[in-house]
Amino acid sequence: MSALGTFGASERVLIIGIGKSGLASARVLRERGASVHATDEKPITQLADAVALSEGAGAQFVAPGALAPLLPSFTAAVLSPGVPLTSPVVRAVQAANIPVFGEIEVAYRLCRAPMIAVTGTKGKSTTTALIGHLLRACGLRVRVGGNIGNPLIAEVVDAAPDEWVVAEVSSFQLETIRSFKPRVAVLLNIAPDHLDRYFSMDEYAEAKFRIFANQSRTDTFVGNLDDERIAALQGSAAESRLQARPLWFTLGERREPATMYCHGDAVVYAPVAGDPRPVVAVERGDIPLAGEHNVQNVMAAMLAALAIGCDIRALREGVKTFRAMPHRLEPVGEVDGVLYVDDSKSTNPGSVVAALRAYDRPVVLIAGGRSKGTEFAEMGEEIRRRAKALVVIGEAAGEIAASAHGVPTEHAATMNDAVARAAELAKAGDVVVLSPGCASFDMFRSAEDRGEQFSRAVRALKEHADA
Ligand code: UMA
Ligand code: ADP
Repeated sequence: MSALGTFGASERVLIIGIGKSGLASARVLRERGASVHATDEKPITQLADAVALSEGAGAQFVAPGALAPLLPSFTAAVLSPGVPLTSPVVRAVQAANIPVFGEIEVAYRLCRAPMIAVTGTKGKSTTTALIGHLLRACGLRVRVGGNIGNPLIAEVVDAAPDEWVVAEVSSFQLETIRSFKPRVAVLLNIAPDHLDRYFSMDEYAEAKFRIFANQSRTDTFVGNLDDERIAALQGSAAESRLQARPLWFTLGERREPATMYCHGDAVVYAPVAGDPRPVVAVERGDIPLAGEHNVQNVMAAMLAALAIGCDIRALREGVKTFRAMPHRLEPVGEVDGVLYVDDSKSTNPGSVVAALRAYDRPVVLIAGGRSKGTEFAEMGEEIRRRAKALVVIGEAAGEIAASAHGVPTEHAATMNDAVARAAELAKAGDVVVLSPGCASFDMFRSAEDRGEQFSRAVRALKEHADA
């Protein structure tokens, strides 16, 4: 029997992209006895780093220009999510008839534990972490990984069959799955993002829909009924692309076919099996996260956990003890009666809208950075409706300022400058929110770096105020 596709000793694998995902793949496949080479399209000045990193992970580095003669010898290529299928290296590999697998696909093939997968434009990390937290609260053993930060392959390779894996999967990662078939697939929302990689919203949505493409009737799909593109997947199994049993949630009142919905101050669950009488899943006041969008994340997470048999009382208690993840509407300090909130992981316009709607006090918004090809018109309208002032930063500063025409706006060159200006614009009772709606790479190393610089500036402000 051929051992191809097992990523073991008989395989000769090319890893494409030497970042977190590629390095983890190299280490795991090396450990399994595969022969591993790695390549990267970094600028030539950074190649020394790439060589050292590859070798440290047990892979032999090959520069893209030197790949051609080696190509026929590879049995498989493992692609990092940041490398698009249109990259010259991937095209050359495909032209040589070498099968290309995403790291997620390889992780899935090597994993013996059942999987819950989460995707969506926004809320993935929060919902993934929350499902992990809820499953643990129910006494299950859980591994959490994927786009959330720790590569899935390293997290799951030694998972036991009686554990659960909760995987955050991005559209980039879903592009290169083949047999990936999660027991539960969660699809939170589809809003404009990554339009610098996809030609259209339809193409982006199709990448997300791959999360359920291989699911069958014994699997579960958790979907957001309030999202037009996702709700359009409804229909009988015969006519719909969804083969899995669907569990729908809505922020609205009860309506078919929602299994979880809101009623007054409660999130309500109408069980799909057993006693059908609706029960309160959780009181909205017990959800320790700001904003309606987080009510959606909680509903999705609870449904995923219910789908695998968790007890609703344990889930209710679990929700109460979850805390906002860093850089997601995370309160980082109060100075002179003004609350400062770090929402640096807001990297598309939709998450700025969600942040603005999360507060019923005047908001001074800090936004901007590197645009991902999205429009700012709707975000601008929400800024006009809800923000008392705006501080813009980064490459998209002008575009965002124009979209929010009429709102008092200042331009800042650094994060310290932005926080200082926001502090001047705010008065006691207001909230200053860093919710950029853009990527960070024009001014910062990462979204985390951007959030940390914000927190540091707030701390300095506080020390100055206390002095
Ligand atoms: N590279 C190329 N060619 C290219 C692009 C990149 O060779 O065309 C090389 C770069 O030179 C670099 C390497 O690929 O050396 C980087 O690989 P990568 O971009 O896949 O990044 P990793 O460090 O491997 O991190 C990836 C995810 N990154 C992306 O999807 C862009 C991380 O998600 C994820 O946490 C990590 O794997 C572990 O699973 C980050 C992300 O920004 C957080 N995700 C996007 C998002 O959330 O919006 C999808
Ligand atoms: P992701 O992993 O999909 O980027 P996160 O949970 O890390 O999502 O949150 C990233 C940003 O999106 C934060 O600013 C957060 O406040 C916002 N956000 C979280 N959940 C949602 C949601 N369901 N809809 C819109 N924005 C959201």
